[in-house]
Amino acid sequence: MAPSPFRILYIDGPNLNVIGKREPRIYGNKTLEDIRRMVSDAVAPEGAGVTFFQSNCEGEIVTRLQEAREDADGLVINPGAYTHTSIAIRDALLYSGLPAIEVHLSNPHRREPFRHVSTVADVVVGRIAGLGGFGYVLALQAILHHLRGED
Ligand code: DHK
Repeated sequence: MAPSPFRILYIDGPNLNVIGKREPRIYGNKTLEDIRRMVSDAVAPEGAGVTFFQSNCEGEIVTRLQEAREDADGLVINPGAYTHTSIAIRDALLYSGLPAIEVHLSNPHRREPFRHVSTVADVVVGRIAGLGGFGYVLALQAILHHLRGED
């Protein structure tokens, strides 16, 4: 029997639904739909499956991470501003038991000091930041590489 394809879940936090219009100098001109299309195009030849979830609400992200324990093999997560504040998202990520790549469109370390902290940085496999939507495609490669044990 052929091995089942890896199920990758992308989670985006608050205000990522309005990128493209939101501070384009920082977050770029691509919409979240544009980026999802790039990821979907990249996943096709990989024989993996990808699903997407975005919420502006911390609790909804926590609930989706809890569910991911049952319906995903790996995560790509951009918690948005919750990156810098949310212990609940960190705890839910740990509960999921899943390997994750943390991704950011901008490079938070080139920005205000309050963005230099991440509550999930030490519980993810790796982090990609500052490369815009392309970072989301790189994150797909990174999580598949990890799941295939190619590290
Ligand atoms: C997205 C946000 O919404 C910010 O609050 C973070 C992150 C950075 C990003 O670059 O994708 O500070």
